[in-house]
Amino acid sequence: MCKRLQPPREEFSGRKAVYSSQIPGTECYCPICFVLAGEEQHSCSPLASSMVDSFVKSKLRDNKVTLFVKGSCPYCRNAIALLKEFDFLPGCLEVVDITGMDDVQDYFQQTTGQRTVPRVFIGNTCIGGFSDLQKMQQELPTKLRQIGALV
Ligand SMILES: N[C@@H](CCC(=O)N[C@@H](CS)C(=O)NCC(=O)O)C(=O)O
Repeated sequence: MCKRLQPPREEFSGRKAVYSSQIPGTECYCPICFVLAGEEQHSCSPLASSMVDSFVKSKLRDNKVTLFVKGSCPYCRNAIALLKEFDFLPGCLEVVDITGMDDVQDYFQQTTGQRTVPRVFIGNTCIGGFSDLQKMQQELPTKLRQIGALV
């Protein structure tokens, strides 16, 4: 996702895809409804919550580890560093930047009990945040091999 084109919070809530800092020709999409930045109106306004659900689920897969992060978050950097110690198969580790996407964090509050980042998913299951990942460090190699995420 192009962080430069992340809309300010108010604009994002209103689903206005107008970006003051837009650079002509740069492709950047709303991560929820995938409208191209620069289009007048997002299509996700009435469907926001189901679109958030689809967005999150589209990132999850049985044999994959998915981290939802924010660029400024030290816990996220630690979680990425911890996981990068493993030899993942191509496409089996994904870091999704949700900076500025409050509705995705609200969704995580409802579905995982917490809205903090990182939100770490092993397969389709949220195991929590960085501290939870750290706690399961011993069992992690077996777990990652079990789901088929490692080389
Ligand atoms: N115990 C959590 C702490 C995570 C945390 O506090 N993350 C901060 C960002 S560094 C956060 O999500 N704050 C709320 C927010 O950004 O909305 C973990 O280990 O993952």
